[in-house]
Amino acid sequence: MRTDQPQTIYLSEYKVPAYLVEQIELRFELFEDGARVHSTLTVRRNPESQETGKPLELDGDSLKLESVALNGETLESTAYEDRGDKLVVPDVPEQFQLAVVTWIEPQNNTRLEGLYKSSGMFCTQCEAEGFRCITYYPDRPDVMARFRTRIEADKSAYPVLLSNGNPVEQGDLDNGRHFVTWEDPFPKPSYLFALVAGDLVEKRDSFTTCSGRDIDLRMYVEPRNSEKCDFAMDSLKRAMRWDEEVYGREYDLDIFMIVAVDDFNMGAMENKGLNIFNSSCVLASQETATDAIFQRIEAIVAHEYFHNWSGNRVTCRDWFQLSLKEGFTVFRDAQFSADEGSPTVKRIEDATLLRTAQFAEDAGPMAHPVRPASYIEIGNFYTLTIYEKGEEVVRMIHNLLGSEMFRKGSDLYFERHDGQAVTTDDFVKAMEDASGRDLTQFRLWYEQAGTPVLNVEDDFDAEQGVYRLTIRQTVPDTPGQTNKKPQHIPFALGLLDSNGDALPLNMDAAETDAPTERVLEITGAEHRFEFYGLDEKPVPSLLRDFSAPVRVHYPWAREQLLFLMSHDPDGFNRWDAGQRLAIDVIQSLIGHDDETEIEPRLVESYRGLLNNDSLDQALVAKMLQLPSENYLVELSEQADVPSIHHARERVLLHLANALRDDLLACYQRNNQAGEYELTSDAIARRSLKNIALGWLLHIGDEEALALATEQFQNADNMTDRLGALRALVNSGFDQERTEALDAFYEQFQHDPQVVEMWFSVQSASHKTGQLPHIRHLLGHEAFDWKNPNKVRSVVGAFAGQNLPAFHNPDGSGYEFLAEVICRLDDSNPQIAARLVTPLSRWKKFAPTYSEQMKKALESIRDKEALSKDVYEVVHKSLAD
Ligand code: B3K
Ligand code: ZN
Repeated sequence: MRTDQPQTIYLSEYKVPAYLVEQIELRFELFEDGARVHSTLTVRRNPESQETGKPLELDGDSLKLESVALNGETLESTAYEDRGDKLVVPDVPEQFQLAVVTWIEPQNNTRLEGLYKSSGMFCTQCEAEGFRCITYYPDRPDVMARFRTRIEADKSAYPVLLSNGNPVEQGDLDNGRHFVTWEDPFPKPSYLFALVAGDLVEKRDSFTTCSGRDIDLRMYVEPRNSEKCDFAMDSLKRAMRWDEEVYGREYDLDIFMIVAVDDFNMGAMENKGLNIFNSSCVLASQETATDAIFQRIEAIVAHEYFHNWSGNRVTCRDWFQLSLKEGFTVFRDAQFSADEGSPTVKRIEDATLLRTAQFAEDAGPMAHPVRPASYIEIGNFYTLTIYEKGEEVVRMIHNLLGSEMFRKGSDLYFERHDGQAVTTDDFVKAMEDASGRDLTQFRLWYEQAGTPVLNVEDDFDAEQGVYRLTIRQTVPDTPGQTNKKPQHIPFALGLLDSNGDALPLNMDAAETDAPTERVLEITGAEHRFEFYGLDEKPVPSLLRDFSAPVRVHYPWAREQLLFLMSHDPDGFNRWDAGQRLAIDVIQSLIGHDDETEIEPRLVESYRGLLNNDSLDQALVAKMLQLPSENYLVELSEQADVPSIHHARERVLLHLANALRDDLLACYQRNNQAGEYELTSDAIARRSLKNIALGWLLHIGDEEALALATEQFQNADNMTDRLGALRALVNSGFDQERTEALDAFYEQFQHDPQVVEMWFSVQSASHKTGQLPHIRHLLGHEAFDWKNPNKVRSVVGAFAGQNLPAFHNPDGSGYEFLAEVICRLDDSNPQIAARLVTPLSRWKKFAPTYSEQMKKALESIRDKEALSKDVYEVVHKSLAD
């Protein structure tokens, strides 16, 4: 058990830095048994700091200090204090140079923070607090310095030496070594520092900016990946153009580099001029990546690129402001993806993630505001709330102000704060100043945690022709926050008559030419809205396009949902009506025997969808997908996973049996030969085809088995090959499943990203992902505990997606996860802490489950030398 209590950091205790760093000169000597880091800082006292006379304190973590020199004079060890996590130098003048030499061991760095080795190359990850694992430094984002970095390494093993900015010098050294010096003209916080050294191939392209400057674009990958760069490069160029056109943002350096590494804790990192990517988020070819992966790569490449302005040029004052750069940048990448593909489908995907996972976070023990007030380990706050809810908050500002004013606001924000480290409040202020709107109440979105709930009631006065909507708002209590104030919620609405026509929303008896859609602004605890001049009670279409991240409760009748599914002009709400209907049907079966009738109208509505060729096929494909088990759990109290799974399976089997011929026809119709294309339509067709195949195999259809086998063997792209594999794995055809899994591994065993897909297809499937098989996968030759992608693809997929196996009533799934977390806690605490999430939701489940989940959490809590990452999540999960 951990005996000391890790310290909590509070936003309210923020102080400006006592010292500023103008310049940092780094020299890295890279060797096989370690690296020597020479750092020379040009420091001055911060005139804005009240803490006069405060000693200089630099952050450090796992460093071996070799020497300290002040203005060229080596200091005796009595002239400073090396506390391990701090280097304290008490007597320093107003301005000085401090030279520090440290020794580190990148080859033994399994945390993947700071400087480490991945597949033989050196690379870095410094956000949020990784730079302190490289050298002693004021490792906080409001200290911004100009970096000059010299890297020295063996020339044949590490021919490529990269850092931020521009290369200014290079040459050979003794003993087969060489060096390159990089200079970054833009002052930046340490979290944006990057270094890469390896034997990499270079892919080059170029981009001409709106002002006519030519930018060198370079991708660096291991030789075996050299054919997998084109899509990311193309995405980058499209993102660069888009940011010029939509936000007026031009790239600022002469070189932009992307490096792919296999061992990486998250997706990618926006280091200035040198973005580092998890291989799985940047490398792709038709044969090895699915459509979903292509789309993810496009979004992440754009996201990291967009950070150059929203994050790098204007950065965060402190880590409580993380959503300043993340929420805004996710909003920007979502706008980009919407413009590049199907906007409705993008919105559906984002809302699904939010409602399934962020709402769960907001209702769980780790709930925190978009701008948190405290944390123990900042690594635990790269959350769905910071990213996805943060995006929704920016989106609401966009929707309240309109595109034009929002652009004025973002222009003002970038201009006013260029080169500064600022707060979410500065962002909102720029939006207010540019638009003249008062966002005082809106700021509560940053301060209050929890998902607001809107209860909607309506009635129709036939005599007066008036339709009334009453909307009541509550914001639930969350850990440490009660009695919350009402928030400012944009609520988009339409009304339909019985023909499905949009009605004018006449809110003033005298109004003519009223619009058919309005964004109502809800600010109080209760509002009543009246709509005049109606002949019949309309069907309301509420919260169109998911205009705010809230839960809406309205007593939907099934016929209303069926009606909206086929008539709502708002694509998002058509999909949402289908989801609500499916949820209602599934929920009505939970805990009932198999004789309970399944809503007969469901089949006809799905048949209508399968045969609808006038609707956007991408939307149709989304509408055909039943709500996930995770979402059904999120919507329940005292969840009983086997019952939820069983009810959902019943509906799926019922639909698949009744629609067998339509599914087969849908498969045939969408199984078109021809060039592989990544258009929205082609993606939708592959998706429809593979959904149909999955459903048909689920009911054991022999004809579909033949089609799946054929598709699996002959597909010219990974979407279809994996679609067929997944359908086979989830089917009852045991022999074909085994043959396909073996053949797939045989064919792709040399490609780590494809092997990860192979792992996760098995781990997420309730057919193959039982615990003994999961343990078998952990012992597989391709599994590697040190590689986060492998851990995610086996353990993450099992605990996060394979609900029936993870929630085995005997508790074995929970014990297994606890065991894995304890093992990983010693090598990679960030990844270990992420894996606690499924257990942290224990209060959501029926007692049989929750009691055992709690025990598993307690067993983690009792581990020796628990990291503060895991400590924080486990302790908060167990708190009352
Ligand atoms: N800013 C990084 C995330 C860093 C996470 C550190 N634990 C990637 C991104 O959001 O673009
Ligand atoms: Zn980001």
